[in-house]
Amino acid sequence: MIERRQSGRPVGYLNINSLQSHILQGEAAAAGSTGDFTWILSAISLAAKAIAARVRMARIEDVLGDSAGANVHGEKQQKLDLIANELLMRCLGSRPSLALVASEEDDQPTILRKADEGGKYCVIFDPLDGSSNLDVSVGVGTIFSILRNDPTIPGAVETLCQQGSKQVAAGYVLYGSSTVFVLTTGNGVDMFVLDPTIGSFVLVKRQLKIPATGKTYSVNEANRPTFPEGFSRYLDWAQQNGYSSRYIGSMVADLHRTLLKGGVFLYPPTKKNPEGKLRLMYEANPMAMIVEQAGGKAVTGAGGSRMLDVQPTSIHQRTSVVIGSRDEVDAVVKHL
Ligand code: FBP
Repeated sequence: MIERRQSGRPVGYLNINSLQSHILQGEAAAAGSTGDFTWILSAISLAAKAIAARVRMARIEDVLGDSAGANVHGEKQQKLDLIANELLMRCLGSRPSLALVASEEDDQPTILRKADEGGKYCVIFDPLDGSSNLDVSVGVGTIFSILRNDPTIPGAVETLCQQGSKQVAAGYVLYGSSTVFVLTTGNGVDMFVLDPTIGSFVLVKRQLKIPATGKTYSVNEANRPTFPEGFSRYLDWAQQNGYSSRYIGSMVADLHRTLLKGGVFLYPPTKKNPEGKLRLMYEANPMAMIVEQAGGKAVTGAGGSRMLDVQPTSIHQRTSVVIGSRDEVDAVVKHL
């Protein structure tokens, strides 16, 4: 029986800790911190709330479906891809410590300011991941990665092309049955849920750990005929060993489930995408940092090398992905 106070709240109720106050606590604990980083995270959480509202109202406001444009990959841009992109750019644009921002929806990075004008950080993001699921109200998300700006590197693209292990922070927002914000700043993973009654992301889980095992694989099996043989061997083994399959088709949603329940998410090389479909800088790397910080593993599907050690050569490059529970990633790699 839960003991309750007058207020009806359980005794010993978790103190309400918002994303903002949680970040400020982290900043206070970090020697020499200036608050610049906090400003950037607050911009992302502001944009996430605005995007959540637009996603929920999309059919009523009739902003579903394709826009006239296509992104650098030649993929049709959804109207909401562009709305989410603009909301993030507008929220981040006013942050004084940001040098560069880059997005899946823009061919080139946007230069906001030079290092000697205070530009210490760079943000790269996928404004609305899984947007092919928008029309059917299935979970979609925003994925972001924060890097340092190196004033000694002249070019914007060269500045951004840092290994994933250099990320200062990474996170995603899932616009699903609830709006969930998952964040790592390199000291573990914390999870927040948007409480619409107060308009704040509230801390619901500190130091989230991914289970070491989970008999669930997540892959688009329709592509199986064109997977490299090793992936087919793995799927045979998994199906002979009682594994279940779950695939939503939104990386954020599939990885959120994998993070909480365990298992493995895969996007192998295919005939259509021989180097893999997902983008290294704003899909694979941020997710890899989160999963590693939660005790899991993330490797490329080409040889099983550590995702965060891959040296990027372009901001829109693709990669194959095997990411999830430590033992499940090892089980895949063993078959490759
Ligand atoms: P975008 O929607 O940002 O382009 O993301 C790509 C994505 O939708 C991932 O979210 C998802 O994991 C994958 O593509 C699904 O691909 P497929 O339809 O080939 O299985």
